[in-house]
Amino acid sequence: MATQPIPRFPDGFLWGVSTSAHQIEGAARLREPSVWDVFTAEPGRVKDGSTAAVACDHYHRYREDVALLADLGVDAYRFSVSWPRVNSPGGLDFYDRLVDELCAAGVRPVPTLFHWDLPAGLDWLERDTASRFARYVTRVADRLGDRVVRWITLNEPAEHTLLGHALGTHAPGRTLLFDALPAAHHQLLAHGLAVRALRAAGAAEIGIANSHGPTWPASDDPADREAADFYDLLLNRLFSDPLLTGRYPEGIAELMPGDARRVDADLEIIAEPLDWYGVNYYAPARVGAPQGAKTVFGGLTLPAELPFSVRAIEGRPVTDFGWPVVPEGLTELLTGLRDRYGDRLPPVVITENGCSYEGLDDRDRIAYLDGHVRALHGAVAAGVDVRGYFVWSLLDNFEWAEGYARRFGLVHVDFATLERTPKASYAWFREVLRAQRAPVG
Ligand code: IFM
Repeated sequence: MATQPIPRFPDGFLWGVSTSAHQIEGAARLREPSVWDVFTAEPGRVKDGSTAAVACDHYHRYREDVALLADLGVDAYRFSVSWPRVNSPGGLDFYDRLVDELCAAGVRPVPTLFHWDLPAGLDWLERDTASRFARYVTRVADRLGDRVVRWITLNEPAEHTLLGHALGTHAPGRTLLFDALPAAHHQLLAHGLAVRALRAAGAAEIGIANSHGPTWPASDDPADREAADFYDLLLNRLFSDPLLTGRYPEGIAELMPGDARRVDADLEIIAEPLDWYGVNYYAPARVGAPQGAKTVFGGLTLPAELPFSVRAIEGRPVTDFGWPVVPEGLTELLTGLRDRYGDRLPPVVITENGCSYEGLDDRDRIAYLDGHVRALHGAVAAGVDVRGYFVWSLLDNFEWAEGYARRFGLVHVDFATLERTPKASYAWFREVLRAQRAPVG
């Protein structure tokens, strides 16, 4: 399916695709277990009862997957390093081979150092997990740093805190609501310590992948506005403010663990300057005053005690996951981040954007990506310094508590045979990349 030409992005713009270790690697027996292995072994945790023991078997098929990346023509590949695998004999060798294969194919490796698969037995409620993370990061950087230039510390600490520690729909399955905040603080501290560890190991370009989305009040009613502001605080500013301003937003600091002086000292570490800021964008949220327990998009049920409720965004197409398709939300989000943080916002890279749809002739995915890439161009035209865009995801994969029921890939994976088949969106993205690189005029 051809679309109208997409406006030209600035020279040097980085085009890529993303995946994560637990969602694609498989070969679970060749590594230590993670909190996700423990979680998926508990009945009822994953909707289709599946596990990531085999997933896409990328561990054994990485050469085929790198060939797909090369054929697609991306500049870069964002993958994650599994901490439990690095803890296991020969684990780092796998990433060594993967990075070599990528470099040989002319695709820049962009590793994420934590994408939710914490080694079983570790816990983000424990402060010490942050120091352990920094030691693991040093090991990875010492091994891969001669070939890796761009690093990502954490993926979406907001979702990992909310879904894993506050609501319990993701590993480790805790339902702590606001008592989950220490897990957020310790991940942010781990991020800051990792930035220092990476710099000490000579790394040049360090960022984080934070999920963000505009929050729209359900109405002008002050109760809806207040609820939306609190939601925005928890899902957006709780993570970007400390990183970019060195302070927690008002209303959060007093909920944080430890005495205030200790948190202040931690904030200095958390606010280590970043070389770039990764944004994962999927959809905005429309939020109003509490309405009792309600199921929101993605089948997630928010408990009645929360001081907000998430409402449907009417009049928009939705993905198979039920997420509304709102491309202009990306422009709004990026101009909003620029307005809030000004010079403190480093150059932005969209580290994830994508949608779940069935089928090989995935025109809905093409429409989604086309709309979002144009909206991203809108942000560039509005003066936001955006340097890259990564589609989530290269492959259909293990979509956490949804199992294999949600397909985000440009490449279809038959989970019975593990055969890979590029979808129509893969061909579309390849054409977009070719057009972006064609000589001007
Ligand atoms: O699959 C996830 C990914 O692991 C983190 N960001 C959102 C994606 C889609 O839900």
